Amino acid sequence: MPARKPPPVAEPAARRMRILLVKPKASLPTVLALQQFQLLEPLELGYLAAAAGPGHDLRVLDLRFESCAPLALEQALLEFQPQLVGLTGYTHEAAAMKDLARLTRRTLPDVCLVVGGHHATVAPDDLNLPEIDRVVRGEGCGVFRAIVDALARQQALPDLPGIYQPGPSLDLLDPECWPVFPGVDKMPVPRRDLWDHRRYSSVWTGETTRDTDSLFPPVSMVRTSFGCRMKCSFCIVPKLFGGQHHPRDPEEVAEEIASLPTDHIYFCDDENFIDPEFATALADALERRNVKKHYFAWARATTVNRYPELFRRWRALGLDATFLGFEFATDAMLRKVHKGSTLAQNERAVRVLRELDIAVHVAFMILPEWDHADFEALRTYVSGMPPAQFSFTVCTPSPGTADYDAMRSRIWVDPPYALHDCMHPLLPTKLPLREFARQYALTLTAASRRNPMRVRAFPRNSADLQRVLQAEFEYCRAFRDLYLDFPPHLHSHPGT
Ligand code: B12
Ligand code: SF4
Repeated sequence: MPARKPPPVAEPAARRMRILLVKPKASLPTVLALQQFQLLEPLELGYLAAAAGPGHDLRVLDLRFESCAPLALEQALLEFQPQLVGLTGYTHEAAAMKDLARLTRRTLPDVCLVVGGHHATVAPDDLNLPEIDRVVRGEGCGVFRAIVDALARQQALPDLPGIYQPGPSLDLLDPECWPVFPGVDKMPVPRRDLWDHRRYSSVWTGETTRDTDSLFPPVSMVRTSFGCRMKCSFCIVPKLFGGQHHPRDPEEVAEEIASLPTDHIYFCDDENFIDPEFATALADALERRNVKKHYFAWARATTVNRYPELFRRWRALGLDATFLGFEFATDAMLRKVHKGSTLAQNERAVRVLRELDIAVHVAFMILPEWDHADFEALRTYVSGMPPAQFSFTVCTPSPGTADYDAMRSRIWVDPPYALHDCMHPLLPTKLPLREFARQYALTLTAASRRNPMRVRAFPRNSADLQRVLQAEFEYCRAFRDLYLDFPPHLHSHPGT
């Protein structure tokens, strides 16, 4: 008689999971002030929610709206009783992430707590806490799905690349071992039904704007591609995406944009037009669907100069404004950071965009070693520029890059992460710190006079105007006072 086959081992039935996804609240006044202008959707959590798959109860808790974030989290935990909590965070939110992790464990001792996002990716060892079950590095959709599936079937958590269990081995990770981006075809369409889109907005100005246009319209974030082909030594993006640009299927992106309830789209790609074929295919796909929306995108000056016709086409589609990384106002400095563009090229890109009626947001970098003359030179340069919006960051290499490793031993705050918002100098300033902050704020004020709304005195409704003036006031104050975010012994740092 043939041997009887053993009965198949039944897969445990999957249970419906309650999953809470949490975005922390920043504590730095500079970041909070920035959020007065621009508070965008927690898109990473929308991706993870979509990846979790159907049949689960999911909630997104965006603590940026809460006056007392720990209390709001505690209440959500007690009320929803999640079996899985996913916590994200940027590096400047590292301390908040740890506090929220401890609070979660105290409140629900048996919950599975997984952390991911930018800080977990670049500094996983900083999240090596017993309260955390798993640290996820890099793109998280695939591994998050695997974690949800395992918990739903009451199985052990999966052991996959990119998932780390806190413990001694997490401190010994090879710093050069980076998670591999799985490819755009593995990314779901984010779930935006888990938040109220009307809560998210960004200040929106164009070259041609009507007084009836809202200055703070509801805005959705859309990612059309992942990564960038450039290899700037201070930037983490090349490590995250293997130095490649991964565009999505243009038809899918157009479908996603068409389905959004908002008319204003903030593209959160690293560079939107670096692949002109893709940008053209996306324009075709939007045109075929007759999608009429307003767009904000990031581009390199060299891309604008190389493909002006592409920008003309996108202007016709609704591209209102473009973010241009000028970085510095001298060729010598641009050469030093290997920017790959000259001042003349940057200026030409501004002309090209403005001739097309595309407003320009110009970004500059400030260095800790700057003295009065450097700040003054930047202010003089900015004052002579055509009307534009401006932002200024302190050049801050990301943890995980060679530039960060090179400066690590000179970082003057410990731990360094709390001030890692690219607005606080992590290296000793040449000017006394308080004076550095004052010069920084004066530069913001000088630049705000070049804002197209001021230069051309666009009429605006009074509520919007009041909101933007208040935001501007708080923004400048946060920079003037940024020395107070440093440990007290550095407040009166005399400069180097
Ligand atoms: C769009 C963008 C913005 C937007 C909006 C961001 C927002 N939602 O508020 C704006 C312009 C406002 C902005 C502002 C800032 N930004 Co920004 N921004 C980006 C950018 C270009 C894309 C981020 C994004 O939305 N990606 C789309 C989502 C879907 O992807 P994701 O966040 O990577 O999430 C995936 C994985 O990380 C993972 N994951 C994330 N969370 C979790 C959680 C769990 C549990 C798991 C399992 C997985 C997981 O899975 C997700 C899905 O794939 C990135 C660069 C980049 N390529 O990532 C910089 C970046 C995130 N920004 C950065 C910084 C520093 C800032 C600022 C501090 C800079 C400044 N001085 O202005 C501010 C602070 C903003 C804030 N409120 O904290 C840094 C962060 C560095 C770090 N180590 O923390 C980055 C990486 C840029 C860089 N080159 O260094 N930013
Ligand atoms: S700084 Fe911008 S251009 Fe340079 S690698 Fe990063 S995303 Fe690309």
